[in-house]
Amino acid sequence: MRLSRYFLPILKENPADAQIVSHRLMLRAGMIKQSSAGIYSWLPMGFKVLRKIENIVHEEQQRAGHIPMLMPTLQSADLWRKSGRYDAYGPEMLRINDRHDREMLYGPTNEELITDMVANFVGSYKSLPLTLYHVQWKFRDEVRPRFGVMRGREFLMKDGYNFDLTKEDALHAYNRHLVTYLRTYERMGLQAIPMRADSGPIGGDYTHEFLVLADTGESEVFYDSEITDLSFGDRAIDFDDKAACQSVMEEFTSRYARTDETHDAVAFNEVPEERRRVARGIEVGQIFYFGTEYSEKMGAMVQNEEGQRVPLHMGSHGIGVSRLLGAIIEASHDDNGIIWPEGVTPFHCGIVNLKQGDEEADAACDALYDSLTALGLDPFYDDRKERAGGKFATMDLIGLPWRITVGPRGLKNGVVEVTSRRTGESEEMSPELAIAKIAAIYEGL
Ligand code: P5A
Repeated sequence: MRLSRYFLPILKENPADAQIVSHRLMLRAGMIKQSSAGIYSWLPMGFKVLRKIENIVHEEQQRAGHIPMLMPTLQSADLWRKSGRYDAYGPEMLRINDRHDREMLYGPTNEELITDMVANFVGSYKSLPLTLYHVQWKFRDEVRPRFGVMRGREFLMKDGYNFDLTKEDALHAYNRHLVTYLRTYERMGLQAIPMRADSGPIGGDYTHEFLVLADTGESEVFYDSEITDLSFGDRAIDFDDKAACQSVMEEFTSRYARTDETHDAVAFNEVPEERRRVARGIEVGQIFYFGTEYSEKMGAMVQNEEGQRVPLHMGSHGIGVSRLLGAIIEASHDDNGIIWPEGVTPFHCGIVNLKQGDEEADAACDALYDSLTALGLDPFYDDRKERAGGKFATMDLIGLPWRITVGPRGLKNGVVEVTSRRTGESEEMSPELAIAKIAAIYEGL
């Protein structure tokens, strides 16, 4: 993409209403625009990152055998009356009447809708295990929408639902989700720690939240510092192997790690003092096992091997897809702007032309742009007639992890400059080597 042909409404001034750095940077870098409280338009640069995050979520869900689909945003109130949550959900639910005065609502989550669907179509244990998921907009009329996409009213969530014959199978689904989530967040350059949490309006008594440590996080968390040494890495795992998933679960949840809602001061005191940490975190996901609660109310029954009709064991699992943009920026920025991890960067690298209009510099930039594009990479070329300082500031603000700087002086020596946004280190090399370097960085990502 050439900047001169893009839509990147960068703000020069710090927006006064943005209290935390991720909100400020998303507005300044032209990624989002508020349309009303807690509701945002996703401008092209923001939308690109949102889609990248969503794609990683899809890839990791499907790696684990979970099946993608799409359910509507508007739901019928009747379904929620069946589960008993229509009244229980309270003012956070946006209720709408259609022209026939039928009661509808904008879904804050989808347990009812999907359980009703499965009740309709699944009648035998032979169709199990089954995990369906979608990535869809949700609406929660939060009392205090704030911090930009972090606590929105309309927000994008990946929500998945497992249907199993037995509690043991459903707990395997729970563990499998824990494993996929660890991989998912790491691919986005994040460490998200599973912590024992409270289940809130979703129900059940077995749940973990995934938290990214950040001073601006809304949750207070208590944990054993040994947890932050763990990483899932690129281990191969057989998702059907119950013992393998269970062992990852034990590895990542055996140490003390809880949100304030479930914090137990006595148990925390058993952690050696030098390892006890009290901090803040951003909740980027949550997994639940709630047994047969919804399936009994919604009539989701199957015949087991003995021919008896039994209710399905269920869980649900959510990732805050739009919130993740904020979480990633909170975890990865400096005074000059965003620093995108390679896994989610909107463009793979920036190209800065120090002397736009200079025949040689223009030709070298065009050639770089074309070669990178031909390799399947997605460069962002600042081709404006602007001074170098302004172009560098823009690149730093939007946070592409790599920048190739091209100028007449370097070209005389046959070199361009490759700069890492994270370390600020620059290296001179031939354009061919620069292309090979960028291609190697993104290989396999
Ligand atoms: C699990 C999937 C659920 O709703 N039902 C379906 C379960 N869980 S949850 O914890 O309530 O939400 C899942 C994740 O969504 C993100 N989230 C939000 N993101 C932005 N703005 C909000 N107002 C908001 N509310 C929830 C969180 O990341 C949460 O973990």
